Amino acid sequence: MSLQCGIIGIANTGKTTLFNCMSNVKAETSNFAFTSNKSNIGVIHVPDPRLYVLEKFQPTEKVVPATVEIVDIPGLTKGANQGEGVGNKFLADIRNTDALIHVLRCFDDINLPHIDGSVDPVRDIENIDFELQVKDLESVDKKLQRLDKIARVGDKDAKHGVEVLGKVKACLESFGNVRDLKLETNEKKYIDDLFLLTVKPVMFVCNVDDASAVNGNAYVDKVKEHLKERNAEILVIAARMEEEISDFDNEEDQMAFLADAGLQEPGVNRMVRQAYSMLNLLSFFTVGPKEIRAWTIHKGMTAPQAAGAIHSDLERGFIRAEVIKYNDFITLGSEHACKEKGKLMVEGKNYVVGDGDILHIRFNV
Ligand SMILES: Nc1nc2c(ncn2[C@@H]2O[C@H](COP(=O)(O)OP(=O)(O)OP(=O)(O)O)[C@@H](O)[C@H]2O)c(=O)[nH]1
Ligand SMILES: [Mg+2]
Repeated sequence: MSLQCGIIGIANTGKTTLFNCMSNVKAETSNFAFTSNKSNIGVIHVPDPRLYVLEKFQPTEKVVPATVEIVDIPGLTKGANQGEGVGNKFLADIRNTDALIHVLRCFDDINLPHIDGSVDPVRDIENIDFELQVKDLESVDKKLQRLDKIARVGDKDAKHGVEVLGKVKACLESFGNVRDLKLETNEKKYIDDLFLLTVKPVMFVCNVDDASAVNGNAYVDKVKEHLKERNAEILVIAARMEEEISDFDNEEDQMAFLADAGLQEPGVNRMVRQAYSMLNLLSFFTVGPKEIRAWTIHKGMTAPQAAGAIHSDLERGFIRAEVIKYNDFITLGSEHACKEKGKLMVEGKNYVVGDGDILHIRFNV
């Protein structure tokens, strides 16, 4: 399982700049709105210092971090849903993502006019939300019409579906986001197949000038005030500065520049961590002389499901999992020592995997 995040926002807010400071591929940024005509897709590594601690105890040929896939779509504008700008056709590119990163312009730059005439991140949030809501409304309406026909001939399930979709429609029509609508599990099933955009968890990234990287600025305050009832995740990142920093090949130089700016780590690291907690994800490890590797799963997944994240054969033929807790491993120093001290547990298919578990899957296919 690889987590996928979509970057959204008004044109020229710094989406591609943010993408470039985290991705292994570099995309073109420019001052002209709508220059890009395709989405950028990149893969980033999930920063996890535990991997390198494990390597101290278990020398290995390679260390493989978990990855997140990032989709950077060209800017949206007001009216994108009716074909304004170029953004609308790219909304489809984020249908399948697990979460959204909404980039807000929170910096002044007279050389870079905002396409709506002024810098106003709160207006931008409303405009983008509206575009997504309109798109969702289209999907809901289509399904509603279909279900309505079936419900008319007396189908109970379709009737229930019509009720639920009616609620969802009303929410969207009053400029609400479906994620804020409290739906029961048996109600959610009617919208699951629609992959609605306003259901996806969202994180707001306030893109600020270098000087505001640590404490934010007045624009950020406005965003916080506007979002305070939504209990939304808000991060402050100086994307252009971080892009420059990420261009240094050498990690020491990078850290020195970050420290100069008053930061302990790249904003991207904070962002990935935030995305993990927002999506209830955790990492488990496989550790051996060939590779030490981190894998991503949902909290609450069982050992066979975790095995399935490695390979479907491992899930199908799952026999048992040998589990060592990360802390035991680094305290005792080896698998052998853990075994001797009774810290290697043999677990069956109901075992719920914990964050940092070191797993060895026994299987037979
Ligand atoms: N002054 C300043 N400029 C920035 C900052 N972040 C990005 N820019 C500039 O803003 C311009 C647009 O940045 P992009 O990253 O291409 O913006 P985008 O949101 O991807 O734009 P579209 O793809 O056209 O929607 C570029 O010239 C960037 O260098 C920032 O923090 N401060
Ligand atoms: Mg872009």
